[in-house]
Amino acid sequence: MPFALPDLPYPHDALHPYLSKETLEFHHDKHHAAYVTNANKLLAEAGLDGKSLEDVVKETHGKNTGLFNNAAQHYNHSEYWKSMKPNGGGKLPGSLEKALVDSFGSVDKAKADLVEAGTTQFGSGWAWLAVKDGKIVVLKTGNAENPLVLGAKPILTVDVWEHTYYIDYRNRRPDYLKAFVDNLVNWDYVAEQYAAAVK
Ligand code: MN3
Repeated sequence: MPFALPDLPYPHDALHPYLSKETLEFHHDKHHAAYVTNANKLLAEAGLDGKSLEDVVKETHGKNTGLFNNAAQHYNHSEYWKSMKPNGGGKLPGSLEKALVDSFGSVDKAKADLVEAGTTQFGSGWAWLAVKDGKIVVLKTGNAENPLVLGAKPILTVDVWEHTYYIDYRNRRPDYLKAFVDNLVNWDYVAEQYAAAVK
């Protein structure tokens, strides 16, 4: 069963004014779609057809760079779309708030660390909240790398490749990240992912 491009969980114009329709059209319909097309081509060649996306990502890391890059980018983008929603940000579910306070001291510190990680990721990559050894940690990864290959379970991700923010923010990556944590994050989804990760 080849991989399929998931629909966005909201219309292309639903994240305005924080991310434009034009950005989501390019980012989802062109960039993400290309990763899926390329991953499927390489998946068949590698004989890994039928494996889950997470297994393909883990099994190809360090072994099949082309397939890893495209499969991981498919995974990362799929999680990124779900990490956001229209009218996002705001109040966190109590269970997640408690877990963030346990791990970071406060929700504000967790948000600040995430923004810092995204801002300081040199070049293309991703910033994450992930569960490792029962705690929530902030991670940053280059290019297509993700927490699955670092022994951690991702619960939120933000894309910091330039194609994500250049149309709307030009070079102002920190402004994009601030808008992400304050106005775009789907904390209900993050709470679900957290619950699944610690189960
Ligand atoms: Mn991207």
